[in-house]
Amino acid sequence: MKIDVVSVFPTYLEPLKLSLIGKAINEGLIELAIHDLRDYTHDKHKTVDEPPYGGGPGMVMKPEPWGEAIDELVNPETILVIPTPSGRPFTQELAQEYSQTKHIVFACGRFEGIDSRIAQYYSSNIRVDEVSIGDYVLAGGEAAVLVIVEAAARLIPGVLGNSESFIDDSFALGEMAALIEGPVYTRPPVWRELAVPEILLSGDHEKIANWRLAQARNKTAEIRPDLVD
Ligand code: JDN
Repeated sequence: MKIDVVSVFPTYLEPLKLSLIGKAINEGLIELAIHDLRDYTHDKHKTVDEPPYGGGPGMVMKPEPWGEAIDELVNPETILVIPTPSGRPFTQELAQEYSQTKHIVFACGRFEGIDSRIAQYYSSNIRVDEVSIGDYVLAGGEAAVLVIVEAAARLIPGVLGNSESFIDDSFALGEMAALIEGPVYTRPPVWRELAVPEILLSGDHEKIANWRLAQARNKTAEIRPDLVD
């Protein structure tokens, strides 16, 4: 999978070179390129923003630098992902889809966002996803890209080791579908007078599986009633 990210803060994306994704890059499972939007400007001040037409607060990102950057990066099979609070919700299902995508270009907006003609223009030739990672407002798309890439990358076969396998994940599609995980414990068996639930030490794997499912159901009903049938 190839990932291109365009941003006015390219160093914001450096954490993608660490840990799990860094290893996947080193192993050739992911190819990552980070681009500075200002490299696609031509004026002395490398201008990327202007006041909004129609008035209002803040600044809007000019379409021309974005057009030059995206023209250079996309091909007909690319998905162009634009993080924005007004986008479709980013879900585990979309992460799964991105994990099977050959090429994604992420366009990180700042200020009040990117001139809407960018999404409009590219939509007539390639898939454009305007995506929101949650109902809150960030200062720009960069932190959302870190979230989206991490969620998708760990689903690429070979990226996770056996010790960090994802079949039981909260939100995973499959056995534990749409349930959030219950509590987890490790040694020691008693810590500051708090004991690990005895059933987890019993060695009875069927009972343990049933207990975990009940815990997951109870916790989901309590804190995410929207996920319960
Ligand atoms: O997903 B976000 O909250 C988000 C906020 C901004 C953005 C992109 C994404 N660009 C400017 C603000």
